[in-house]
Amino acid sequence: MGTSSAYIGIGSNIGDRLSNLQHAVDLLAVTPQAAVTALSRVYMTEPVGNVDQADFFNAVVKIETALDPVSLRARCKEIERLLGRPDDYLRWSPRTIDLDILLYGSLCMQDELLTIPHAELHRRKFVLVPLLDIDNPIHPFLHRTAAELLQVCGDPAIPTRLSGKLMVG
Ligand code: PH2
Ligand code: MG
Ligand code: MG
Repeated sequence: MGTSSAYIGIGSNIGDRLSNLQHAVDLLAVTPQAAVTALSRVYMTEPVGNVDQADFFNAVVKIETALDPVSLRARCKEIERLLGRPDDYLRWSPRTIDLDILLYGSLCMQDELLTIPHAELHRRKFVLVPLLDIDNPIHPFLHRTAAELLQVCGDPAIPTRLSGKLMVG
């Protein structure tokens, strides 16, 4: 069985946001059958959607994994729980941590649990800008590179690159 590259978007807008992102990276790194292979810089971003909440810190993590997408999603949810995010949170409410699978190899899938690529990937600069720190992958459904998607992305909120960095290991 081979492995796949996947990109995970991480975000936090409660508490020590940089430390929350770092803890998420640490927990991804100790996940059996997954290795963290690249990290973006960290960005401060205005909340998209429900604007009446604190600014986010956002980043993107690249992993190499033998986990299938459903198992990877389950691990992301487990990491959210371990970092204190309640199970019954409201959609788009403030959160200590959010982990979203953005891309999984060149897979396209959609069911009630999981949409890959992430349905909002191409609409969010807080995802595209950090993704481009790492790679310029082709969106397997829209057939555009991340850089091309950023050029036509209508999101008015420009991420601000922060000096704080994430680390692996
Ligand atoms: N996540 C959301 C909704 N809005 N806005 C920013 N800036 N960053 C996020 O990570 C984010 C958001 C839903 O998960
Ligand atoms: Mg999200
Ligand atoms: Mg999420």
